[in-house]
Amino acid sequence: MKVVFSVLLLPLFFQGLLAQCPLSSELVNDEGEKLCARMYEHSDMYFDQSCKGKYLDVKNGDDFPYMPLLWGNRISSLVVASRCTLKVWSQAGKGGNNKSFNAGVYYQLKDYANGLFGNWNDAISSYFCTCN
Ligand SMILES: [Ca+2]
Repeated sequence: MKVVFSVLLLPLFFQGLLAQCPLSSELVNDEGEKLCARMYEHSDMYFDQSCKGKYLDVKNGDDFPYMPLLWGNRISSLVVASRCTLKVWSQAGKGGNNKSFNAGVYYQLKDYANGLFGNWNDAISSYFCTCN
């Protein structure tokens, strides 16, 4: 009986430990409002554990030439909602390199090229998000 009990509890236990990226089609904030994107502080080499740490919710039309306090050069994974596009820049004031992320899950921003030698991990310094 004790063994059965432990097995049943296991999925609940891991749910709290392992992050899991939401689907583009199911991206809503804690109040259930549709989001344009959600950006996360951390990522993980194991994709089913990515989208970790604190997150920054982005609504349709959000336009931030300067990142909200403490969010500059910090984002490591993100999800863009269906029919939305998140454009990001590597320098504040929409300077430097830019990249447009279409709807989808981006588990590790270090996998996406930023200029010739860089990547987008901890490199986002401004953003603009729109949905159709
Ligand atoms: Ca980070």
